[in-house]
Parts: sequence; C-alpha cells; structure tokens
Amino acid sequence: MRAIAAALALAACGADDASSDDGSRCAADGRKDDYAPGLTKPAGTLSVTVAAARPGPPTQGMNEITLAVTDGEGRAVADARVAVTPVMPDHGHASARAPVVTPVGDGTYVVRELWLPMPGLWQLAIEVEAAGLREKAAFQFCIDR
Ligand SMILES: [Cu+2]
Repeated sequence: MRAIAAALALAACGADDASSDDGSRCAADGRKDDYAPGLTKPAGTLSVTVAAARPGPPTQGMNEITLAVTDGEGRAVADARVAVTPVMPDHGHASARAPVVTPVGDGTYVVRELWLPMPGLWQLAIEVEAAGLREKAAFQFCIDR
C-alpha cells in the first residue's frame, strides 16, 4: 500500500535526489547485495535466484533480469505466479513502471520493464505464489551514477 501511494510522489523525490543524493553513498551500504549471477535468497520454503541480469549488475535506467524459482529440494517451480516490485526504501517510493514477468519454463521467469530511474539503494520485492504458498524474498541493489 505504501509503495503505491509513494509511487505518486516519484517526481518530487526525483527533484530532491538530483541535488542531495549521491548514488555512490550506497556502495558501502551493508544492506545491499553484491550482484553475481546465481545470487539466491530464501522465500519461505522456496528459493529465488537472480540467474542473470541485463545489464549486470543492474544499472540506472531500464533493466531485465531472469529469476529462477526452486522448491526446498532444489527442483524448479515452473507454475508460480511471480511479481516484482522495485522500491527505494530510503526514499519511500516505487518505480513509476510495473515490471512485466513472463514465465519461460523450467522455473525461469524473465522480468522486463525493470525501470530503476535514480541512483541509490533499490529493493526488488519478490512475491511468489505456487502450490498454495505465497512467499516473499527481496534483493537489494545499489545503483551508482
Ligand atoms: Cu528515489
């Protein structure tokens, strides 16, 4: 809910950001994940892996990532509904664009329209629904200028 309301404030945040926020400040942020293909996070009993990012690591602007969802035994989960919400936790807003997630089989999901318009710490909130489960994971990426 907060992310949706905050998305409406994106324009205001952008104006602030240009003058006051140095993207490099998140380079040493302990919350950020160091991107590498295969970066994996638990999502309840499932796991979500960033199998690839184009570009990699993610950069300011338009990105595309490929996620892989596996179950507790490491088997691909091909029938999940996967949603990705990019937010800037320190700015209290989401991205102005909604990523489009397309399952491509074998538990792999391509995320397009991943729009990260400003430098700073971005969190990709992942929600996975599969086999009656609704699990969450999050990746944090520092976008430098
Ligand atoms: Cu921002």
